[in-house]
Amino acid sequence: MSTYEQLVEDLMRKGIDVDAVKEKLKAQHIETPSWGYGNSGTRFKTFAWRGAANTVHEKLADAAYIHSLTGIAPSVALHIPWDKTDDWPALKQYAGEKGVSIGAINPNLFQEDAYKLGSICSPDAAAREDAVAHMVECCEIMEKTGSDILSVWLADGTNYAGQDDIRKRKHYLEAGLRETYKHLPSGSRMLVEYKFFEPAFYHTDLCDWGTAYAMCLKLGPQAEVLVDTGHHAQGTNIAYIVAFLLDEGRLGGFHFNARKYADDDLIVGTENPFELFTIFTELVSAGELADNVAYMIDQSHNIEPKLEAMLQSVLNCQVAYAKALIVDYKSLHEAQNGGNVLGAHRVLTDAYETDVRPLLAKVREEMGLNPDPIAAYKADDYAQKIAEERGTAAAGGGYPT
Ligand code: RM4
Ligand code: MN
Ligand code: MN
Repeated sequence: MSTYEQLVEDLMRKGIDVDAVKEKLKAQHIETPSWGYGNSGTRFKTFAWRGAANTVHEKLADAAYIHSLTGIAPSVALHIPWDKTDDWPALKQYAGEKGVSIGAINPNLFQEDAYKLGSICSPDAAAREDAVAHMVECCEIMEKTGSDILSVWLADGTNYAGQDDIRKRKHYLEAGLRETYKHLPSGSRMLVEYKFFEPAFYHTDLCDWGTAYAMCLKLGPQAEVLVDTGHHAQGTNIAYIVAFLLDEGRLGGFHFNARKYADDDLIVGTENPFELFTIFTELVSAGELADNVAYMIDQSHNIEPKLEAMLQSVLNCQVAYAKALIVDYKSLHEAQNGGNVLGAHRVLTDAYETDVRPLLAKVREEMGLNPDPIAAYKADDYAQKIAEERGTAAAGGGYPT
């Protein structure tokens, strides 16, 4: 008996519908970020990678390559102005020809001189106007590219007690988001991301899920919370936040990455595979409540080969999802209802400890893919080819030399 057949037998004994699990795995959708394909990294040294994408076209081509290996990464998030072009319809067409679509549009509200004291929360009216105008421009880009997500993250906050009026900034925050909300294309969503610190350290205007959720409630049904797995204090239970927001119908999406200390932007599922699994179990057990959740990677690889890092990231999400899909939820609920504390926990760990690799290999085979995407990547000459074509571009860093 093959390892796959053995696994199917074990799962069926637990009452798991393996065909349904396979269908779900084939329909998984992990969006990759354009900024993960270029040279990006820390505020210290950004190490250049030979072959890293320099243009938005190269980023889309690389994303399409990752999709061709995994079959589950069919869209790409863009950051504006990093990925700005004069001809959006042509870019949309180029993406389509490569086999990917344009996903979330991320306004950049932290890199202009005007944003020194914040963007939409700045005490400077001109900065606030610029920030809203930029987000409205991003809504127009959504129209042109067919994107249905405006993904908002602010660097706004203060560094010193008394630096600014916190409640006044809260009013500016609401006003700026409300103005932007009016320009969202119909059928699209604004995802509101939070982060508890950095670049501001005394207070952050959108610091946690409660703040983001409160803003979304004020804005309306097209506004939902985005959970970036790197943006929480040590020990925060992210699966709980996910469950709460799902149940309230306000979980819009994820930015996946792993963290050891803060917003480390490391490869999702490396530091925290069990945490990632528990997040996915909440999503799976919420059923239809999770239907519109957008799954996006938000990582900046500094010392890792870019493509291999992105590939590993997508695969780690696939493993976590597969393990969440094979949880015996019936037994879990029975154990929970019976107050069986450790029995319930063991139902989860039983799925977590299951080797899902034969299942994933089978799913990939059925999708017409190589069952081992890392081996396919290594055997392929794509990385070599782009290294030769693109060479090594200068990579910056935050400090002057
Ligand atoms: C932030 C946040 C945003 C990302 C920026 C570049 O920490 O995670 O999602 O757009 O970094
Ligand atoms: Mn993020
Ligand atoms: Mn981040």
